[in-house]
Amino acid sequence: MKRTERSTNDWQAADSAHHLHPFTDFKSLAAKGTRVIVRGDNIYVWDSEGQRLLDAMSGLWCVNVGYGQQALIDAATEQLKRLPFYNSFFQTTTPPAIELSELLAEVTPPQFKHVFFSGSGSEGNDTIVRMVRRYWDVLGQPGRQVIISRRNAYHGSTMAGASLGGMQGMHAQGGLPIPDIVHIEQPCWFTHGQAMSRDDFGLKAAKWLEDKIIEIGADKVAAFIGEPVQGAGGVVVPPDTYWPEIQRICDEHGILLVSDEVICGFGRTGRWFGCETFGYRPDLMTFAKGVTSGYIPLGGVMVGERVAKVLIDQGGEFHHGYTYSGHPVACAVAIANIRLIQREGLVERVRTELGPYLARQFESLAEHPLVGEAQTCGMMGALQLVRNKASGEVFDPLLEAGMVCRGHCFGNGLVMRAVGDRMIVAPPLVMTTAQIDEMVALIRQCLDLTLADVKRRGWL
Ligand code: PXG
Repeated sequence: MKRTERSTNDWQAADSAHHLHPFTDFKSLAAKGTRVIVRGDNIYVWDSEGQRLLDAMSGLWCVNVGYGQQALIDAATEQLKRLPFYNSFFQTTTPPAIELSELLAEVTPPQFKHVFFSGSGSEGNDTIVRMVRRYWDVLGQPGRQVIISRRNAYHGSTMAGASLGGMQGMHAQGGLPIPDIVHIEQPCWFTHGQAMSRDDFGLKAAKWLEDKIIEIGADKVAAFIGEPVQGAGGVVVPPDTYWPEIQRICDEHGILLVSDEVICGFGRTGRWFGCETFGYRPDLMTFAKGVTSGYIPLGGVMVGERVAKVLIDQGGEFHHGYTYSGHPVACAVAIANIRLIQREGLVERVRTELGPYLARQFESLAEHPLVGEAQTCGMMGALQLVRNKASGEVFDPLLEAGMVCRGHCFGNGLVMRAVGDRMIVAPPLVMTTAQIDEMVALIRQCLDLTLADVKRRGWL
């Protein structure tokens, strides 16, 4: 049967018969039927029923330049014709992999001159684990094995990625975390810090790292890893005091600082990388998603000179790599994507125009009776739904109020993500302010519908 002739029911039947979706209760999805997205343009996608949705999640935090960018399509097409694949093992490589390495050294902070490519963010974080442990081995300190991460962090779904992440549900399946990965609490003021000012809480949350290092012994700690803003954990924007203090602690104890920039990289926070927005200087950075705006899979690790020098000068062979490390088509798309971001000045636009505009709009949403906290950082935003605005009391998590809201969003042409009861947006960086208005009007409408709905259900 030709693709265009299939009905939604037919797509759904074939999907539930053969396709196991990520992070999904297979049985309940099969009963409901999946939504089939068939087309995208600019900031909108269309489903198989012809409904248009404003994609306030940029696909999955990745389509930063929006859908349908001809420069990326042309770059892929030309590279597919010229050389669809060659590897970077065995003393070979390809021009796109070389040119992208050069370009990444140009757009990343000055300590980064080298890149190790992977196919995804999860694989990038596997590389991080191998690389930081190798670094300390080469330096003659093999006892430095422990990597400290945070609860509610998301670093991917491979064994190492899920271990680094702080998601209890993931750890419960498959005997995770792997050895020598430990977690401290996240810097979430709404959950852990409301008794004090944001700035004081930032210092307190950073101190949890220092306490953990002292508990384990600094001579056993290899690295600390964190997302500048926790994305999948609910767009948790840390207080301004947090990251500079984390930097000071890592410096003082000599441990490597790793910034997972898979979501925050390539302009989302209003600088090229989140670490620049929050004022710290990582030794390693993971990237993926926005490097190609999701048009094709690509990830990797930026390796700062501190680590690169040791691995290059003293490390010998690093026994690690992926078939698709430096995939020429993915690299060609990444080059076109980064050039487009530069040409259109998107990073600057997020910092000076779109980010501040979104922040103002979210301040107005904060007045809604269901919203207990509204936060933004660049082109990311979160609204914490609460049962009682005055006291900040949250809904019983079992009620899944966030999912009720998400249902109203989908029903009204808006893709918004629910993390528990935090409603989240991370829209494309090519939005106009008029499109931000359109998105915010939809959000307000969906909050109103959710309010009426939870009242009807007797949850208030
Ligand atoms: N690090 C971070 C910070 C991420 O957000 C990964 C690593 C893993 O990347 P890959 O390419 O292996 O997926 C991510 C991915 C969500 C959601 O529900 C977020 C991600 C992936 C899937 C769902 O918000 N982030």
